[in-house]
Amino acid sequence: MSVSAALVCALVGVGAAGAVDHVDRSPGLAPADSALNLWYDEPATDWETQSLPIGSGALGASVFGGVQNEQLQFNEKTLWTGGPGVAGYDSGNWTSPRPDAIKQVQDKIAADGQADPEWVASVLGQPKTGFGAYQNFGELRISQPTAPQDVTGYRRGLDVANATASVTYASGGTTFTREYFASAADNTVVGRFTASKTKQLGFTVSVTAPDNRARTFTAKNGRITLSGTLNDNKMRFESQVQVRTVGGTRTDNANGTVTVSGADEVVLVLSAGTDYAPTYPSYRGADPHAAVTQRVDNAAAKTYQDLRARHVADYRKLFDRVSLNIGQQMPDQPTDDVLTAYRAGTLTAPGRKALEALFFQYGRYLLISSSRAGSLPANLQGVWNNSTSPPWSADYHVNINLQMNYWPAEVTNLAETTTPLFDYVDSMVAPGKVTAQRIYGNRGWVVNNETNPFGFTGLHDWPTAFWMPEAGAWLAQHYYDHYLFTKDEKFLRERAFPIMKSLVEFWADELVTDPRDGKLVVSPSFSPEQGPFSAGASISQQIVWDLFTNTRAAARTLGDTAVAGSTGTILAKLDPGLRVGSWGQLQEWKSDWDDPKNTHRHVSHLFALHPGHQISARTDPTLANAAKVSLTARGDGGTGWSKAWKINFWARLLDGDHSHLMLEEQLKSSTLPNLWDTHSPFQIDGNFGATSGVAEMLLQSQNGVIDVLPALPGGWADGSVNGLKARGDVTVDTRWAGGVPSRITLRPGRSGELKVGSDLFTRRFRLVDASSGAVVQYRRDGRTITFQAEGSHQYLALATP
Ligand code: FUC
Repeated sequence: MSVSAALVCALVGVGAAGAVDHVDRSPGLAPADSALNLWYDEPATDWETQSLPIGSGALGASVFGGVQNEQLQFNEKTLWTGGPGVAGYDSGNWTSPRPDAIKQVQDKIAADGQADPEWVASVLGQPKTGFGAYQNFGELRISQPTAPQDVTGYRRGLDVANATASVTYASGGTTFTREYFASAADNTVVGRFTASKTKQLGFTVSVTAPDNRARTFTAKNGRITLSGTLNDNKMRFESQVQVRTVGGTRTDNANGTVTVSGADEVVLVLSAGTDYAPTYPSYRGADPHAAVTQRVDNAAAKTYQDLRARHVADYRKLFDRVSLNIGQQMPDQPTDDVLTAYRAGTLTAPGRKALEALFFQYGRYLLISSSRAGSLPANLQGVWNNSTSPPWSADYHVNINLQMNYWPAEVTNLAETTTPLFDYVDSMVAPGKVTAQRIYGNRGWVVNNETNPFGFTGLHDWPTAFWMPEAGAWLAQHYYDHYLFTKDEKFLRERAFPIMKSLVEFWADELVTDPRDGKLVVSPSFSPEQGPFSAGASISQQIVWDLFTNTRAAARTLGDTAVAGSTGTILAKLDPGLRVGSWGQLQEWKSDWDDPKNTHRHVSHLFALHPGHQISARTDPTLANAAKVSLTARGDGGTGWSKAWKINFWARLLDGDHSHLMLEEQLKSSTLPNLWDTHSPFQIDGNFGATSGVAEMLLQSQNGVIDVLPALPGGWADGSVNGLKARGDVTVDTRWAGGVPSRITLRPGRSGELKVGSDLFTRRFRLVDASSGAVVQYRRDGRTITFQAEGSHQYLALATP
């Protein structure tokens, strides 16, 4: 049995006799008992709730699986309306100077203690011009209108372990199989059609595209080319699909379609691109024709097996790093039925756990599929969008949503997926400096509530969601965390520290002294997306505290005493944004305005608990308890992403059962049949937030200690998780029984002191260096042990009788 087969067996709970080979099985035939498959017994008719997503980061496609009419709606991440190609595009910067506007709002807040958002938006906002929206690229259609409608054995699946989608059915004694994948290795979407008998494949392949663009379709030598320009901003786009056949005939049609008849096998290779470039201020680069042609030529010259093997190897290099076994056993039922049964409470416990474990891994699948180097980061819908005017433009909201997309990246061992995030944020610095200067009169850079790929760093005028100058500082947390998780000092020096210093400059200029107590506060300050404007709302203070604290730590690491000193000076005067209010809650604002009946989806004042690290339930019981009071009052409802955030909050409060309850709530009321998160509508942040939340139940490391199983739910009493990452560049495997860890393996990437917390250490245990077999000396303080670790060694803590 291969290692991967062993892993699958562990996941599905079958022994060696029942082993399934997960790599070499015939394409498209998903094993019915696999825990890492979504499958359905009918085609999708609705994109949002039923289609199955595949993606390579830059490219995405959603598979419908119709028998007579197959449809792959596809996307390329950079196809956006808006930006400099649109007359009057202003990046959200004021079109004429407003020298006293911010001062006017500050003065009102100082005089009245607060200001009405409508009024603030009228003073500081301006209508959005040319913001644009992420675009549907088109549909790849395969029509065989004469194919029989009544087929048997229909199955449409998505194999999350291999990142392949498939459709199988039988008709007239022939079994038809289709398999699709989006390959980051070859930057293409690939499909293969086969049949159990020869000469059975006949259909017409076409590409369609929305009509908000000039478009031409041509077919030559089996290559369908769609090219044109968007009406809105004249962005150039092109897609090419090569239709390759074995046996039968292939005909190019004058209308740009290709007809295949009597073929034994058909392979489709698609790629797409635009002339977008991530460079301020033009955001335009080369015409996409040459690059798209080359990608399709290169891929079409490879065999299907080669393309598939390259894709699966590339994907599994990332995906296989983490496995979760909580005693799951997926029922042999379509995934939508499993979800319905989960909601109804009619699943067995192993069946419930199977959906939970699948949902965890599905988030990792979606992140790998929508965030690879060389393109834009995952947007509000990852990379999948079938509309020309998607909800919220399918943009980059940065008052939580983009950040949430990347919460699972480091801890679930997918650090590579952060590359597009950092490239994107870096690209905001140039336009963000202009906004900082023109609107705020500050040094450094800024971005507000939401942004697009064209450097929209300024403002619009929606009162409850336009002002969020803290967004950049929040994003900077991801840079510093990337350093902490990887210990990549080059990244710290060359990428993280420069951007953090620039944000520190912005905030050093922006903070004002609060006459109430002489502390430095943010004003105007707004807790997303409710309440009045005020001075020193908790989230503003906590994010700025996080930025200055992390920058000071980075400066110390890099030996920059000047920055370590200046950040320290400001921190000493900064209001930390942590107050316990009249009903024991953590205050959302500096004044005690919290309403215990408020169930708003944003729980912004708990930033300090998660994703921040200012409140630790292990060391600050008073503040943790106040956070708990606030969270309890907010309730267990909310939109998809809000529930996902609450999984993380409860995990940080070390309450595994409540954390798990929120996971249940998300699956019950905020998850679509294709397991996409719904706000509603579909919004992918909740998928990523939930995956992060599950990881937070199993491993935390935000306070200098690797905390193993900090919030294990009672229902997951026995299990194991392998491959999660802790800060300090440590990979952690854990096995537990009866709710208590029985074995912890630590694989540090470098030498140094390790602090590890676990209930295992309050019992009899042994710590050995698995590389040498030597017993390891440690110091113990309660449930925490400290020892010197050698990089590349493995350390094993084992329960002993
Ligand atoms: C924030 C949220 C909304 C939505 C939007 C995309 O503004 O408050 O609920 O998720 O982002």
